Amino acid sequence: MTLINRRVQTLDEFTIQQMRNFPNATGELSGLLRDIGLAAKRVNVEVNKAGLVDILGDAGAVNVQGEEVKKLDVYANDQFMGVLRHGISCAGIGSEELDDVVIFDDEISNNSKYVCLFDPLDGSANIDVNVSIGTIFSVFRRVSPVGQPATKDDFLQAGVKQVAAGYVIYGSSTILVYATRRGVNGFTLDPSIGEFTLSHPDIKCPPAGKIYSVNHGNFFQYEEAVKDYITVCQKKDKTSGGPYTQRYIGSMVSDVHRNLIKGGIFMYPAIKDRPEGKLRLMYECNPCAFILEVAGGKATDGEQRILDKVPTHIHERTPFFTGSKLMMEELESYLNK
Ligand code: AHM
Ligand code: MG
Repeated sequence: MTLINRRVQTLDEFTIQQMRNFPNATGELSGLLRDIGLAAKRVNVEVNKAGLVDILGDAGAVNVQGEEVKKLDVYANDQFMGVLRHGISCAGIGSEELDDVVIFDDEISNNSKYVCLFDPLDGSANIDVNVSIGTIFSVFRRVSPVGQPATKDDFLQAGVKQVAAGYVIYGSSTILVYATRRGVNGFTLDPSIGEFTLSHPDIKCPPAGKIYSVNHGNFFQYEEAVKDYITVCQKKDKTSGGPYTQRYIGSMVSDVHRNLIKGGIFMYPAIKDRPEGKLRLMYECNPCAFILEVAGGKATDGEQRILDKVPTHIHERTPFFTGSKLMMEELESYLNK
């Protein structure tokens, strides 16, 4: 008989233990993270079946169970929205898949403290080719009075106001990483017991690394300062902390995760045709910036700290640079010239 190893700490146990540090805590944030973990497990099952799409049926078709087959990003969106709507901790959501915020106007949700923004499946262009993709989420405490429906203002807060932020990567293993102001922790899904278990306690981003991540195909569309910095990355040798390696998966969440663990810098700069960049502030950049900063790294749009940006709409885009502290400082020395 195999006994469960009690040195294993599950996501639920961890968040409840953390809550005990705050005598006035209501447990709502733990509940919210548990709900996110639950949705992630469901999405994980479907992501693992992605290659079977021809067998299970194309998006829009009806499968053998008589259910409509959904695109995975739509499926992921429905799972996260459903679990948060029916939980007791979330008053409303914003999602990359939805045009506008959704306020859960019912008695329980109106009494919930938090709102949540998410990108249900980041890197969705990689789904069909078995490359890691992920879910990114951001949690704010409401500014509107509890007891009433949430409002747009609850969402449109600067990233520095995030209470928690995290991501799930559906990769060679499935990992959920989340940060509060107290620290960043990673939980790997143990499929044998169906639980996220603490695998990466108190993650710190190495102050320097040897990886830079950027879409080189856009090189000639970047501003001069960015080109200069990328060129410096390419010229690094032993005497200047190199050589550097270029790594770009094309799923930001996976690129950022690798750089968080190994040290490195991720860049999605403005390009000529897209001066505002590609990535979305509220559910891609803010959560990653929060995690990186809590872990000791930095994040900017090239001019200001990402977490200080006050959004005007939930789908706002921004240039994005994040990573190890010393690498970010070297980049900034070029951007500020
Ligand atoms: P998505 O949310 O539609 O998946 O788009 C975001 C993704 C990021 O994960 C990734 O870093 C970027 O788009 C890649 O874009 P590009 O192919 O232009 O380099
Ligand atoms: Mg995305």
